[in-house]
Amino acid sequence: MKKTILTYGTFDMFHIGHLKLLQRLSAIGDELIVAVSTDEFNKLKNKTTLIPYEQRAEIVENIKCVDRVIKEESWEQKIADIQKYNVDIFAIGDDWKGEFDFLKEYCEVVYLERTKDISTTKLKKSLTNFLSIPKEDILNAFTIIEALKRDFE
Ligand code: C2G
Repeated sequence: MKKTILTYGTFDMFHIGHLKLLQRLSAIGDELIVAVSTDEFNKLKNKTTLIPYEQRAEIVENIKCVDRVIKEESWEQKIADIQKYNVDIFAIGDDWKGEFDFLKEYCEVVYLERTKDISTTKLKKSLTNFLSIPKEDILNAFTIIEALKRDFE
Protein backbone atom coordinates (compact mmCIF):
# COMPACT_ATOMS: atom_id res chain seq x y z
CA MET A 1 0.00 0.00 0.00
CA LYS A 2 1.45 3.40 -1.02
CA LYS A 3 2.38 5.51 2.03
CA THR A 4 1.86 9.27 1.81
CA ILE A 5 3.93 11.58 4.05
CA LEU A 6 2.97 15.21 4.75
CA THR A 7 5.14 17.93 6.32
CA TYR A 8 5.04 21.74 6.73
CA GLY A 9 7.74 24.38 6.82
CA THR A 10 9.05 27.79 5.80
CA PHE A 11 12.30 26.53 4.21
CA ASP A 12 13.83 30.02 4.04
CA MET A 13 17.50 30.10 2.92
CA PHE A 14 17.31 26.38 2.17
CA HIS A 15 20.11 24.55 4.02
CA ILE A 16 21.40 21.05 4.82
CA GLY A 17 19.06 20.72 7.81
CA HIS A 18 16.05 21.15 5.50
CA LEU A 19 17.47 18.71 2.95
CA LYS A 20 18.28 16.01 5.54
CA LEU A 21 14.76 16.28 6.96
CA LEU A 22 13.11 15.90 3.53
CA GLN A 23 15.37 12.97 2.63
CA ARG A 24 14.56 11.18 5.90
CA LEU A 25 10.85 11.83 5.39
CA SER A 26 10.81 10.46 1.86
CA ALA A 27 12.65 7.35 3.12
CA ILE A 28 9.73 6.45 5.46
CA GLY A 29 7.11 6.48 2.71
CA ASP A 30 6.37 6.49 -1.03
CA GLU A 31 5.02 9.98 -1.68
CA LEU A 32 6.26 13.13 0.08
CA ILE A 33 4.00 16.20 0.14
CA VAL A 34 5.53 19.43 1.49
CA ALA A 35 3.38 22.39 2.51
CA VAL A 36 5.48 25.55 2.19
CA SER A 37 4.38 28.52 4.32
CA THR A 38 3.26 31.55 2.31
CA ASP A 39 4.72 34.98 3.12
CA GLU A 40 1.34 36.08 4.49
CA PHE A 41 1.15 33.06 6.81
CA ASN A 42 4.73 33.64 8.00
CA LYS A 43 3.68 37.10 9.09
CA LEU A 44 1.09 35.35 11.28
CA LYS A 45 3.98 33.21 12.60
CA ASN A 46 5.97 36.41 13.26
CA LYS A 47 8.59 35.12 10.87
CA THR A 48 10.22 37.35 8.28
CA THR A 49 11.73 35.48 5.35
CA LEU A 50 14.53 36.59 3.03
CA ILE A 51 13.35 34.42 0.14
CA PRO A 52 9.78 35.02 -1.18
CA TYR A 53 7.24 32.18 -1.21
CA GLU A 54 7.39 31.50 -4.97
CA GLN A 55 11.15 30.92 -4.87
CA ARG A 56 11.05 28.84 -1.66
CA ALA A 57 8.29 26.66 -3.15
CA GLU A 58 10.19 26.22 -6.44
CA ILE A 59 13.37 25.21 -4.59
CA VAL A 60 11.51 22.62 -2.48
CA GLU A 61 9.59 21.36 -5.56
CA ASN A 62 12.91 20.67 -7.29
CA ILE A 63 14.34 18.62 -4.45
CA LYS A 64 14.53 15.05 -5.85
CA CYS A 65 12.76 13.37 -2.93
CA VAL A 66 9.79 15.79 -2.95
CA ASP A 67 6.72 14.69 -4.95
CA ARG A 68 4.34 17.59 -4.41
CA VAL A 69 4.38 21.11 -2.92
CA ILE A 70 1.23 22.74 -1.57
CA LYS A 71 0.70 26.14 0.13
CA GLU A 72 0.56 26.47 3.92
CA GLU A 73 -1.76 29.42 4.54
CA SER A 74 -3.21 28.71 8.01
CA TRP A 75 -2.68 26.71 11.22
CA GLU A 76 -6.09 25.08 10.73
CA GLN A 77 -5.56 23.47 7.30
CA LYS A 78 -3.67 20.35 8.46
CA ILE A 79 -6.71 18.10 9.13
CA ALA A 80 -8.27 19.00 5.76
CA ASP A 81 -4.92 18.39 4.00
CA ILE A 82 -4.53 14.98 5.69
CA GLN A 83 -8.00 13.95 4.49
CA LYS A 84 -7.67 15.51 1.00
CA TYR A 85 -4.34 13.76 0.23
CA ASN A 86 -5.06 10.53 2.15
CA VAL A 87 -2.01 11.11 4.31
CA ASP A 88 -0.65 8.16 6.29
CA ILE A 89 2.08 10.01 8.22
CA PHE A 90 2.30 13.64 9.36
CA ALA A 91 5.96 14.35 10.19
CA ILE A 92 8.00 17.39 11.26
CA GLY A 93 11.20 18.30 13.10
CA ASP A 94 11.31 17.75 16.89
CA ASP A 95 11.39 21.48 17.58
CA TRP A 96 7.59 21.00 17.26
CA LYS A 97 7.51 17.94 19.55
CA GLY A 98 3.98 17.36 20.94
CA GLU A 99 2.49 20.40 19.12
CA PHE A 100 0.68 18.24 16.56
CA ASP A 101 -0.28 15.21 18.66
CA PHE A 102 -3.94 16.16 18.09
CA LEU A 103 -3.48 14.91 14.51
CA LYS A 104 -3.02 11.32 15.80
CA GLU A 105 -6.80 10.99 15.40
CA TYR A 106 -6.33 11.26 11.60
CA CYS A 107 -2.93 9.68 10.86
CA GLU A 108 0.42 8.64 12.32
CA VAL A 109 2.40 11.57 13.77
CA VAL A 110 6.22 11.49 13.71
CA TYR A 111 8.77 13.99 15.07
CA LEU A 112 12.28 13.67 13.60
CA GLU A 113 15.43 14.90 15.29
CA ARG A 114 16.64 18.21 13.82
CA THR A 115 20.06 18.42 12.17
CA LYS A 116 22.38 20.01 14.69
CA ASP A 117 24.35 23.27 14.30
CA ILE A 118 22.49 24.67 11.29
CA SER A 119 19.43 26.91 11.11
CA THR A 120 18.13 29.81 9.04
CA THR A 121 18.26 31.99 12.15
CA LYS A 122 21.95 31.12 12.62
CA LEU A 123 22.70 31.82 8.92
CA LYS A 124 20.99 35.20 9.22
CA LYS A 125 23.05 36.03 12.32
CA SER A 126 26.36 35.10 10.60
CA LEU A 127 25.34 37.18 7.59
CA THR A 128 24.51 40.16 9.81
CA ASN A 129 27.83 39.78 11.65
CA PHE A 130 29.71 39.50 8.36
CA LEU A 131 27.94 42.52 6.90
CA SER A 132 28.51 44.51 10.08
CA ILE A 133 32.30 44.29 9.67
CA PRO A 134 33.42 47.72 8.40
CA LYS A 135 34.60 47.52 4.77
CA GLU A 136 37.96 49.04 5.75
CA ASP A 137 38.58 46.18 8.18
CA ILE A 138 37.83 43.63 5.47
CA LEU A 139 40.14 45.43 3.03
CA ASN A 140 42.87 45.65 5.70
CA ALA A 141 42.49 41.94 6.34
CA PHE A 142 42.99 41.23 2.64
CA THR A 143 46.10 43.45 2.56
CA ILE A 144 47.59 41.55 5.50
CA ILE A 145 46.76 38.18 3.91
CA GLU A 146 48.37 39.26 0.63
CA ALA A 147 51.51 40.38 2.49
CA LEU A 148 51.66 37.03 4.31
CA LYS A 149 51.17 35.21 1.01
CA ARG A 150 54.11 37.12 -0.53
CA ASP A 151 56.24 36.22 2.52
CA PHE A 152 55.43 32.56 2.09
CA GLU A 153 56.19 32.53 -1.66
N1 C2G B 1 14.81 21.46 10.42
C1 C2G B 1 15.70 20.41 10.75
N2 C2G B 1 16.99 20.72 11.10
C2 C2G B 1 17.42 22.01 11.13
C3 C2G B 1 16.53 23.07 10.78
C4 C2G B 1 15.22 22.76 10.43
O1 C2G B 1 15.35 19.22 10.71
N3 C2G B 1 18.69 22.25 11.50
C5 C2G B 1 13.42 21.11 10.06
C6 C2G B 1 12.39 21.75 11.02
O2 C2G B 1 12.30 21.01 12.20
C7 C2G B 1 11.13 21.71 10.17
C8 C2G B 1 11.69 21.90 8.74
O3 C2G B 1 13.10 21.64 8.79
O4 C2G B 1 10.49 20.44 10.26
C9 C2G B 1 11.43 23.30 8.21
O5 C2G B 1 11.91 24.21 9.17
P1 C2G B 1 11.38 25.71 9.15
O6 C2G B 1 11.52 26.24 7.79
O7 C2G B 1 12.03 26.45 10.28
O8 C2G B 1 9.84 25.48 9.44
P2 C2G B 1 8.88 26.23 10.47
O9 C2G B 1 8.94 27.68 10.21
O10 C2G B 1 9.19 25.73 11.82
O11 C2G B 1 7.45 25.76 9.95
O12 C2G B 1 2.94 24.48 10.52
C10 C2G B 1 4.28 24.18 10.87
C11 C2G B 1 5.22 25.24 10.41
O13 C2G B 1 4.98 25.64 9.10
C12 C2G B 1 6.67 24.78 10.54
